[in-house]
Amino acid sequence: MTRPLILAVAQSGAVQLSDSRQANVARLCKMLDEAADNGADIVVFTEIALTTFFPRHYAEDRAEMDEWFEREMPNAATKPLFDMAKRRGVGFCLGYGELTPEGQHFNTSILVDKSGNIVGKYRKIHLPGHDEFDPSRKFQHLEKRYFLPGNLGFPVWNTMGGNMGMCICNDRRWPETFRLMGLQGVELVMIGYNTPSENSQDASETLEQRKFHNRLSLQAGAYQNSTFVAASAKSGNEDGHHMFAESCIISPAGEIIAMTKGEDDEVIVAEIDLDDTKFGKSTVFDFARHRRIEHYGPITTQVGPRIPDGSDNT
Ligand code: ING
Repeated sequence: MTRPLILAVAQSGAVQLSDSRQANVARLCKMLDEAADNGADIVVFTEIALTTFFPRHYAEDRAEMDEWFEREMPNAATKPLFDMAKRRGVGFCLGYGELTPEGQHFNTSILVDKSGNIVGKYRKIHLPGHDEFDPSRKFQHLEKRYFLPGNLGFPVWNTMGGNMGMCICNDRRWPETFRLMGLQGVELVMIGYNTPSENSQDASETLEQRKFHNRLSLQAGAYQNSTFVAASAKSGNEDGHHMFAESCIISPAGEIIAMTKGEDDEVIVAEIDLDDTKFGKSTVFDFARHRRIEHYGPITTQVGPRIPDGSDNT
């Protein structure tokens, strides 16, 4: 038995502060059309796909940043994307800033099925950066200022022929993210990322090191949970701030099977078989047979490290 799926990743090139949502959604529609022309079942868009990466900009009054958030989804700006996806019979994953009716702000991703229904929502749990202006940094990364930590856990949905999950950007650096979805049998993890090419606190870190850490995080997550991973970058130069690309599709064996070549809007497509996740899940990563949870307690009871003081060198 096989479960073929044609998977597309739609990488977004730079979105400038001055770009309108309408113009940006038109770019996303163009990529969805291209993916659909290539037979795609699902298209993975990036994190904060509708606007520039606004957490790099400081505002004393946080309410000033509400203009970068969506109060409902779909809405007037995104309706063309939902309509086109439904017309083309394509599902998609989309990242954006969510402002709830209760006034809460999240870095959110939704999963939309081929009928245009929102079947899943994820809110970014691991928020990097800081919450106050930090003059010591070369540039700001204020996700802790503008977003609350996600409150929906790491759900997995059985939809569009498989077990699908989502996470967002910094989440991919934390193995707990993938493992919690692995414990729900995830077969495809869809991720968007907006990752600066420089380290705002360490000028010595090279672009190649940062790209390596991206690939390492994605490939490890895929391999250690025997799942496909599809990761979509926002890349290029946004108002003088560069973010790297390397959007990619990764196999359950942890191998990169497709990667973008440039830093602009670019679609990559791979024909995959979700049944290729089964071998790893039934052998080396047969969680039920191999995991020893009686030893894992500190992972959920301890936040930071407890360093041994050397007195107990038995
Ligand atoms: N961006 C970056 C990311 O996790 C970062 C922030 C970069 C953190 C490099 C640590 C190291 O890819 C977002 N939006 O999370």
